Amino acid sequence: MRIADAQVFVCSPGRNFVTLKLTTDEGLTGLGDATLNGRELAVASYLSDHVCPLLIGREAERIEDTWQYLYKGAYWRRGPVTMAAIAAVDVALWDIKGKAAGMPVYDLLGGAVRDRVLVYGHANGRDVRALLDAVAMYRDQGYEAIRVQAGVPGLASTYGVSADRMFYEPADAARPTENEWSTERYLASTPPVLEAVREAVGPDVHLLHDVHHRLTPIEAAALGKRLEEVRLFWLEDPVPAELQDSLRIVRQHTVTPLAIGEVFNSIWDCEQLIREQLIDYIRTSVSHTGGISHLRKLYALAEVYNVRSGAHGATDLSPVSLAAALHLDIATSNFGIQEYMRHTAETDAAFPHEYRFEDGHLIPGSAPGLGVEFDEGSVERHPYNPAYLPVNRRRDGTMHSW
Ligand code: CS2
Ligand code: MG
Repeated sequence: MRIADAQVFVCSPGRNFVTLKLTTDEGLTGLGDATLNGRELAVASYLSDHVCPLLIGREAERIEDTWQYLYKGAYWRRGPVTMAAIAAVDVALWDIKGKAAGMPVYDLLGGAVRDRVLVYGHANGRDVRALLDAVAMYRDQGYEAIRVQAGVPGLASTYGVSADRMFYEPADAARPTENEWSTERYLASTPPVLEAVREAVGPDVHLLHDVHHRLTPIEAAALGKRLEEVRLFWLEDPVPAELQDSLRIVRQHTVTPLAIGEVFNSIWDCEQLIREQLIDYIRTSVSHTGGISHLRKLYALAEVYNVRSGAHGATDLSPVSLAAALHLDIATSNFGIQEYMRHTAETDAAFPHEYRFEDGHLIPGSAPGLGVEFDEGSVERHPYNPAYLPVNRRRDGTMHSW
């Protein structure tokens, strides 16, 4: 069976998505997600100008060989654009292989090792009262794990805290909006807020918190130590991790579990973090990390070192990406948790899918392949709409991480 056609679709049903569709000479189709928030057209061009022409005529069954061909063949290795493009091809080929075999992708990956996938939702509030309301809403919907983010008093807006209660979309303007930042205010206001949430929900709900790479190692160490009594499920992206050694400093000072990795795109970005057991959860995603083929190798390395998975699952990863994550999650023994930010109804309508939410968990469904379709009419109905992630400045004007 050979690849006969490769098409790239850019559309914006609620937000921007780049979708790859491969069609074989036997008429089977496979989908891959190539969305890179704020840099969508770069991946679309990488695929249509440089990858799609090379795919025509290749054997669709040879997933690993195609991965190696695109990774090694490019000469220029890694990077978010390259790895998102390779991921889209890889995931589409797994989708095709599943359909050809009449099996869900998780069966091709060794079969399910659990019945359902624990997910966490996102509760935000400008202040503690609004946050507690949002947490109660998630509890009412059956969530057992909730990420909690609050505004910082005295700052007009904070990345990660949206006005919308159910849908969270940080890419909000054709020119990045600017947030204001104060580490001192954040460090002073956050512990009491998280303590209040723990007090309100009791001991059984998993609570998570995302720092969005905004602290230095020693500041993050102090926060982790201060939060130990809150018993977080994890503290996410406490520091920017271009320097993996940074996590040693955080780790030496606190037993608060650490999660990192949504901006990584290969095993080489986190192998030290994993080998030295500096983190508890690795958060790379299928669609930003070279697809199912690369991410399962990364998870296998993590398993050896007692690190669990906690895949990125923000709304900028399309339902194709979420489905691929769920198939991998359910077949991975060192799975930890899956992020689940709900897509809008418009996004869900553009990508009809088998997976479903039930009692705080997602279930991938047993349709052959990934169980996701794409409505190509979305391209005309919802044209690309340039949108960027905000930037963050300290109060003296210096650029800071989000
Ligand atoms: C966040 C994301 O999901 C998360 O943990 O950090 O919202 C992230 O900011 C976006 O995916 C960026 O596109
Ligand atoms: Mg995050």
